[in-house]
Amino acid sequence: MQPIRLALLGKTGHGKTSTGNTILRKQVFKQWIHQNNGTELVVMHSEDIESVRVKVYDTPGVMRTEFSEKDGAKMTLMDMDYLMSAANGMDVFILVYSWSARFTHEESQVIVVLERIFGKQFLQKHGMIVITHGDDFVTHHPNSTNLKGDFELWCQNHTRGFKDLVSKVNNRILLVNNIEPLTEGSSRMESSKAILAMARNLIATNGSYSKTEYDNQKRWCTVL
Ligand SMILES: Nc1nc2c(ncn2[C@@H]2O[C@H](COP(=O)(O)OP(=O)(O)O)[C@@H](O)[C@H]2O)c(=O)[nH]1
Ligand SMILES: [Mg+2]
Repeated sequence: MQPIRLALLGKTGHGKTSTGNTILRKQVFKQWIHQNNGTELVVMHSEDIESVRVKVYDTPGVMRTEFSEKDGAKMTLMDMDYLMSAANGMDVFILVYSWSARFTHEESQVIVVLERIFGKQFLQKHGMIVITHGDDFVTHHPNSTNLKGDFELWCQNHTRGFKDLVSKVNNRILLVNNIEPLTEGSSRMESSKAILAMARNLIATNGSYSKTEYDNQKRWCTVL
């Protein structure tokens, strides 16, 4: 079986690193101490899960706020370039957002920059969304008898930019919990299984984003 390569993308603080640990079912990624000095790097850890090697690439925050928009876009391009060289392509791009954060114009701009780097179709074909802080979502719906339905409602009541993104990834969106222990039956373990199942399905349907595709796209890429 081919290894599965998953990239975690999103702004700092939304839960990328924690999601990486959830996926691999181990606390392998260390949380960075954000010192605003731009020293974050792409980090990969892998584990064999259900007889398949799963490689997770944790990336620095896209469009880091310590840089200007222009420099942020350039830094993102450099990070993504490193990611694609290190991984030699990618199977699934996982966009990570925190449930509690608002999806602003800035977030939409991040998607624009990523589409310039990877091509207009990359999210349609290889993207999915993970919403972290599922535990807080549960706390905010104490009387819920249908959390799945409540989450769908939450998605529908979101801003236009967010809804566009959700339809772009063909409704591949999951609410996850990164906080519980990683023991069998926990909601964090269920999150891990759900992410991997969705990723495997997507790879089976649409294959991978190849390094060649990236190199061809890169020839035309201007981030700003
Ligand atoms: N309650 C809760 N906290 C979370 C969850 N996911 C991430 N966090 C917390 O959010 C903060 C930022 O997470 P981190 O993984 O470092 O985000 P990153 O900067 O995107 O890598 C940390 O304090 C995490 O413990 C979650 O699902 N539930
Ligand atoms: Mg992190």
